[in-house]
Amino acid sequence: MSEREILFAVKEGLGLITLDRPKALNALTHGMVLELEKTIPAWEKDPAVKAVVLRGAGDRAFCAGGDIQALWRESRENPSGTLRRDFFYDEYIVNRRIYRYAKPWISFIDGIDMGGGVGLSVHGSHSVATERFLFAMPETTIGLFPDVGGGYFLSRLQGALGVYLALTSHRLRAADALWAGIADAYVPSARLDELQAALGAADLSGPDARRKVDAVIGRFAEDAGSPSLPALMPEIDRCFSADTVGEIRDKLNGQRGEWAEKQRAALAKVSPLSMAITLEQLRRCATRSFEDSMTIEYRMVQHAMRPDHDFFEGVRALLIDKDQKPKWRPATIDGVTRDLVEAHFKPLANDLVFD
Ligand code: QUE
Repeated sequence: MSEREILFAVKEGLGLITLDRPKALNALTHGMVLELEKTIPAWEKDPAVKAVVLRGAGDRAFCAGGDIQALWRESRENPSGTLRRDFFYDEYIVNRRIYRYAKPWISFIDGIDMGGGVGLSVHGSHSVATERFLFAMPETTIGLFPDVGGGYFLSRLQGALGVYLALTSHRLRAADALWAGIADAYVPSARLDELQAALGAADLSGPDARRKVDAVIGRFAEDAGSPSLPALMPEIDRCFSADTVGEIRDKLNGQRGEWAEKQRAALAKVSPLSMAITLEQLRRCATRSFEDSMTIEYRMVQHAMRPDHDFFEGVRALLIDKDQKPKWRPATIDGVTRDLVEAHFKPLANDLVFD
């Protein structure tokens, strides 16, 4: 790596990781993923490490996602490059390692946590949210789908909440994330260093390490305020429980009021193909293991790396040219065929496999 992008340290029994690309909102590069996969398996076996604490540098983001611009650049400048194959492969391996991690994995989420950042936090044992916490799975906005284990965790949220978050990119603050089970405690940003010191001073040994971490965090936890989701859940369940995206659109069209109007506007902006594959992803992953869900997502993402896929058009329109006017293909929900959706779920010659 030409610049340092991620920092590792062991202090007072804690494995400390800092995502360190603050100008890029700590977006995850392939180099950072490879560094994680080098260090965190070693910490899992190292008796000097009792828990991992993951933070983002700067005062804006925990991690805004993956380094999508690098993927776009490669597809335009080096069509035979391997980043589009290897970045997701290695990222999903890390997501699964965190899901299965034998020690407490504690994320201090003091800012934006979206896409690839969620994959580093939500599968761990503990997520601490501050007043700057801002969560979303916004991938349908750029012609992708909520990967990094989104199929697994979103499909396990209550009612149709996961489908709603996945299709609309709706953002959550700490109070709603706590209510949904996406975060575990609210601690003000100003007290995070003190919390980290308390974790370092605590006995976190043995099979009940998880409960011991709960107890330490509990000493710092404050009221996050009242969540907005409970009042919205009846409408979310009514409109977003459906077998097809067309049905969801029709239900929203049949619903009066400001909330339904906002959701119609949100869905009108995102990729119709992304919505269709996302609905199928959540349906399939709802009954699969974490590992099988990641294999499904890897098949999907490799299909999305074809140069003419909505993904590259979405990245162009939102992150490169910034004209905010992606030309989606197909252009409408009704134009998305069953065959096009199914093509994203076909086994690959080089499928994602776990050891
Ligand atoms: C939707 C997304 C992403 C996004 C914007 C969207 C995403 C992502 C980034 C991003 C942010 C900052 C960076 C960067 C990428 O933006 O997944 O390289 O510096 O990673 O509307 O899904």
